[in-house]
Amino acid sequence: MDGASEYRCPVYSSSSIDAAKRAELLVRPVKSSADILALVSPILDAVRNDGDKGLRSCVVKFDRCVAAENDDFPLTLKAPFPAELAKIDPKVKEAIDVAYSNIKAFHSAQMERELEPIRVETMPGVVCQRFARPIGSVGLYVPGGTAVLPSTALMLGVPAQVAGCKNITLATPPRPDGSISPEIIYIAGLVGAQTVVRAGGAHAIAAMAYGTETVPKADKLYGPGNQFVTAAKMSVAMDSGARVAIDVPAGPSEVLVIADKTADPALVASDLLGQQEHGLDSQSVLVTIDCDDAYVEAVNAAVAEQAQALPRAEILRKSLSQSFILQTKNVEEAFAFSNDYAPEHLLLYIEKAAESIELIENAGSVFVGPWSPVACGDYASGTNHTLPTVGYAKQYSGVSTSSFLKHFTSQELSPAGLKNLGPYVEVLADVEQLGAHKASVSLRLDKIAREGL
Ligand code: HSO
Ligand code: ZN
Repeated sequence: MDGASEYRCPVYSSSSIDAAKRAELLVRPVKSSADILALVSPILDAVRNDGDKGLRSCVVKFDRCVAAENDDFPLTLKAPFPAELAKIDPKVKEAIDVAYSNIKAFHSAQMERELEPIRVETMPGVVCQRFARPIGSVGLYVPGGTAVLPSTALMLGVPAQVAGCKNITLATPPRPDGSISPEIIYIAGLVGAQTVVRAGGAHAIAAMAYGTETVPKADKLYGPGNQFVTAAKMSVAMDSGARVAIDVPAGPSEVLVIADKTADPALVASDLLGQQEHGLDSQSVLVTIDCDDAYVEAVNAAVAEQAQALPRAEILRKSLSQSFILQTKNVEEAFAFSNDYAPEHLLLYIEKAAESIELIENAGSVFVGPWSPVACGDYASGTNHTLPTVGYAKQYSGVSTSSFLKHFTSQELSPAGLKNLGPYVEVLADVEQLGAHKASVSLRLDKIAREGL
């Protein structure tokens, strides 16, 4: 049977859809998460209340790790990780090393900016400063499931290392025999992680949020995951007892490609499929600029041809129907749609790609020109692949070195500075009727006057 027609993206034209349809296209095909929170909460309780014992039973039950049934099976591996657990093919090692070095270079440059001092004398004698410090203890979640993602270990581990986080814990689901992919162990060593937790899902998040006998408590949690992991992260972030922060809210991976007639339909199709193969809930969108129906048909034909030959053809067959192609008339219309969609990944396959960056308001990461496939950013160019999805690019940035830092400010006033500023503070303290605030200034001003400072 010719299955080509099963591998098609629906096509719309900006001139024939109304505002309601446009609004519908902007919404991601994601299911509601309310029920998931209810499922996750007993898992969080088990780990919070019973520590390693609760974690172990979840690893057996939810990660289906038979090895963990044995109480002697260690739930964590501590650095230095045994070399035999990190044995990888030399070709893979070389590729990981190149990716590590590029990601480190880009994230180190961010660190240099972060360490640039900010010192402003806001009034004569009033000096304000801002300082960056690493978050002490961080918990990195590296998903398993339908694919092992060592690249995510790099994307979270490198900025943590570059920022100088002292305690790096990495959690990832074990296989039934308890083993972890050697690539992940190798990367854990590269980035200087102290602990690898052999657990996935909500229970891994709980272990890092609350800490157990063997899992260090994290101050902030990072990383993508399935709906259970995301719900667990949201739940612990709201629990004042956990006192833990989280990175970007995670959702299914997505791409929006803006293409004009200069874009090769086969290359465009390859990027749509590259995103779509992440899972059944992924979404790929193509926005064309002034392209006729024949062009769109050529893309759809290339999608069908390539999809059938790919290892994840089944996922693609089921998920392509929730992707779509939108034909627009001009650059303005195309970027307006993209900015409203706020894609995780934005590809510019257009004649003036680099010049068009200034038209972008909302996007997680941008891939400029025909030679910059998303896969390069996913793995090795240097940018981070942990990015805001489902429209959160409107208010969130992707993970970066600054995600692993926090800042504090300082001020230092001289007697002259307090004489300049103090009277205004006294007035404002009066407005708020906070007498002790006012007195802390007035007493000092009196002393300065008395002592002739
Ligand atoms: N596209 C994913 C990252 C990834 N791709 C990992 C392959 N491995 C979210 O940005
Ligand atoms: Zn990807």
